Amino acid sequence: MATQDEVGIGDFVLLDEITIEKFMENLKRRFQGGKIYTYIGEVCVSVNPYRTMNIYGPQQISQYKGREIFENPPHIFAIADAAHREMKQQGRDTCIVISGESGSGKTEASKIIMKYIAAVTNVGGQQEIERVKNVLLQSNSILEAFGNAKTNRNDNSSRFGKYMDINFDFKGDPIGGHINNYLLEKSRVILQQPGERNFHSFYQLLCGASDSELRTYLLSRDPSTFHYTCQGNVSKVEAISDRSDYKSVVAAFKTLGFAQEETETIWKIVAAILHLGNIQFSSSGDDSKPAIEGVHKAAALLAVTPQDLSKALSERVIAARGEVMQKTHTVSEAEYGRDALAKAVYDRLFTWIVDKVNKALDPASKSDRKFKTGTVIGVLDIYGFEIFDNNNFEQFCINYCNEKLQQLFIELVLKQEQEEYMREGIEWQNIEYFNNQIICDLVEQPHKGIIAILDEACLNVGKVTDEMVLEAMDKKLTNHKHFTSRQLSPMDKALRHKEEFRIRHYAGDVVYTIIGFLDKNKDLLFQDFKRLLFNSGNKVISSMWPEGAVDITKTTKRPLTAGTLFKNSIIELVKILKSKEPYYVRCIKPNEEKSPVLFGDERVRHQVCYLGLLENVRVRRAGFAHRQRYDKFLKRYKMISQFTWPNFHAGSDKDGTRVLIDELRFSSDVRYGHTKIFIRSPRTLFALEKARNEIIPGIVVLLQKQWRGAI
Ligand code: AOV
Ligand code: MG
Repeated sequence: MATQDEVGIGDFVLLDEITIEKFMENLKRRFQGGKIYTYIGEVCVSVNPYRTMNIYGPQQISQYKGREIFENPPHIFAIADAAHREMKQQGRDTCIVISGESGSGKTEASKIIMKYIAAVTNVGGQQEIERVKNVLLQSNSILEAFGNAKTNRNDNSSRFGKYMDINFDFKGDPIGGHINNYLLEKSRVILQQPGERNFHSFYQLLCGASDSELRTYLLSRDPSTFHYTCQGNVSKVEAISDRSDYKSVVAAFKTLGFAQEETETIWKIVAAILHLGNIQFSSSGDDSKPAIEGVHKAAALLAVTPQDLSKALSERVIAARGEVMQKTHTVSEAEYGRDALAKAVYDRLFTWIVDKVNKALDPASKSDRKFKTGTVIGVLDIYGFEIFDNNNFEQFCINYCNEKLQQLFIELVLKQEQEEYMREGIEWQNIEYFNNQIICDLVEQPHKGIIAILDEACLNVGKVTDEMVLEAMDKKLTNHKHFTSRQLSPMDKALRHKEEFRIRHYAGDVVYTIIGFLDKNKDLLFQDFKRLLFNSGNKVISSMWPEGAVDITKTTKRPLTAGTLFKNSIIELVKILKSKEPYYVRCIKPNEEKSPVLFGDERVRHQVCYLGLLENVRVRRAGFAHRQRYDKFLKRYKMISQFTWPNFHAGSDKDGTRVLIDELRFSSDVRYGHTKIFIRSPRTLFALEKARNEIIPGIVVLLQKQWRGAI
């Protein structure tokens, strides 16, 4: 049982005292004893071990398969199994929400969950299901290659959010899936902080491609020769083999059914971006002229003429009052355009890859099956809360997204748990917790929220600067408890420049610089580039840019801003998660050094506090350690009592439960809700389990005898 796990206590609910000290003591003892998982009821707390653990093999898989959470020591497999069982038995969609800050182990957790689900399904060995499982597992290496990068927080940091639905048939076998991706941090394509890298894909191509492939892509092997891969000054990461990852990605493309031409185009685009980054502009008078070499190479790879690319880089076509005119760029406008092009091309490539993966996973494409009735398990793995030396628009979006997930946790775990007691008619004393809705509002509220203020500035036709946006924020948010800026608090030492503002997030204070916010929110790409790529001689590239076909005089509609699109997508995501039965994995990062032995008390304590884990234990425990629907309860324990075994005939499941509990003299420790029994002390639960375990062998022998007698 969970609680008899040999190191410390397997479920925080069973601590004899609920204080932060006791919580930390137990977490630390377990981490040091090699136990990285601990429960709070059905929530799984996971501490990143930073070493390979020998706990995910076939033996553990069979140990957890089909078992209730409390039957085994804590493990993420138990959560995956519970989500799968609930879906299969109750026909309900479930989801597993994995949260925690950058580097805490979310992506690894999501992969472990997917591997577990793949391992326990398709016992019949059906070919199509094997294919789906393979695609599900292999899609990870592709998405990580193009969407992950080394940051100063994590060598394999997710730079996009990922929500994956896995569709199951009525037998509980996976038959398909769908990935929703959220805002890729595309600014990384053109700019990396010291110590960080661009997306893995660039280095994989440079290290992994053969010499002849490199010739095709007109590349030299050395990342330090490309502006877009040399800024962070770390082209190599110790824990990563770009070479073998390249091979896995190429193999995964094959498994997923990408055509040879498509795979080649993908790498050509990656190479073209590298060449774009090396294009310098020189000024002749007021105009800009791109250097020839990079233009030729990039143009060849994108299948456009060097003349057209050069033109699109150095001037733009504008439409004014129905008339079409040319306007030549200054050097800085040209550089801006080049970078915007590189970012957009990569972003579009990423979305296109996700779409292709989705096609390979689409259950509806198999017309011989009726999948409409199937159920899903959603797995959410998003970029974690992060604080860097420089925090920009991207961190603002990422951290807002984490606020929303925390809010969801509060609503579903802290609030609903308390509401359940009320609904079931159970007496209850309220537990206080910090509700971060106020921070979500700060970002997303109409008119007054930061995104609305940004949008308003973007709508302005006159010249608006980032500084003016910050002034507008200062005015509207003067008294907000979670917002401040240099203007509002001149004495605040954390704010070094007048361009900085600070948000007091649930997970800590983050100082953002407003510079670049406006631009990234507008997210403009000159129409010239869209037309250029639409007219590419490469069909795959052309298909990525359908809007390039639109006549310039007709493109007046203003698209939604990046901030608003992101906000809408996250609100939609929360809606999806709320419609499913949630399971939680709360990841904790034990230290900043990526060490398997260090347990940074302060760092961990901070995470435990902001994740609201202590409140979670209190809510769970101040009331009841365990609750169960009457029918399920009776099914599991009826054999303990002569009144309920083999069946209870004298009333409802609730009556049966009552008879059983009375006979065992546990009445003072339980409360009867309208649909569920609530058990206060875990000891009662253990006693029930123990009694059940003692009786079952006898029953099995009895049944075997009866069975033999019958034949
Ligand atoms: P994240 O997803 O939470 O960060 P990862 O899942 O990428 O974090 O974990 C970071 C690193 O920690 C991995 O690359 C592994 O080296 C190690 N690690 C995590 N979990 C395990 C585990 N269960 N067993 C062994 N090693 C592990 V971010 O995407 O940056 O928010 O955005
Ligand atoms: Mg991740």
